[in-house]
Amino acid sequence: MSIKRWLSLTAVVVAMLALATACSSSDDKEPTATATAASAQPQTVTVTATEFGIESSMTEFHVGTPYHFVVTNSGQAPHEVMLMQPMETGMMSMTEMDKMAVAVVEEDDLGAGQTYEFDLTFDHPYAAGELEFACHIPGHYESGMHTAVTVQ
Ligand SMILES: [Cu+2]
Repeated sequence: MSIKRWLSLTAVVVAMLALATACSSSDDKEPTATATAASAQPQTVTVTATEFGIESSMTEFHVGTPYHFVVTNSGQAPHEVMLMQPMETGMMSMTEMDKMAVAVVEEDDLGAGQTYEFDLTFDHPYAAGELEFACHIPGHYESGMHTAVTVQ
């Protein structure tokens, strides 16, 4: 093989490699750009805790949709907001409850007037009766601090 031919072959290989790199990097970028466009603007959900109730701007959620929860305690007493299966306070320990909860805003983060924000994307559905916002500070749940939600 002549040097000239070898050089031109090399040039072709280099060009192909460059092309392949360009292709794969644009392949890499496209899904990311799409994902970013879809997830860049999570839906904001406003949750308000008071004595004694939990109000949510949304109670019907969708699997795979990113949500940004803004939880505010508009009451005078500290509250917590847990997103978990319905159960009466005291049926299990707080540690066990925290473990099974989908999301927990601790009492320490939700004093009177405090706001706590978190992001959540549901990875599976919850039928009616399977999930709710709840405050399990003794006496609060029984006083009305629970709001049912569904995830489709
Ligand atoms: Cu409470």
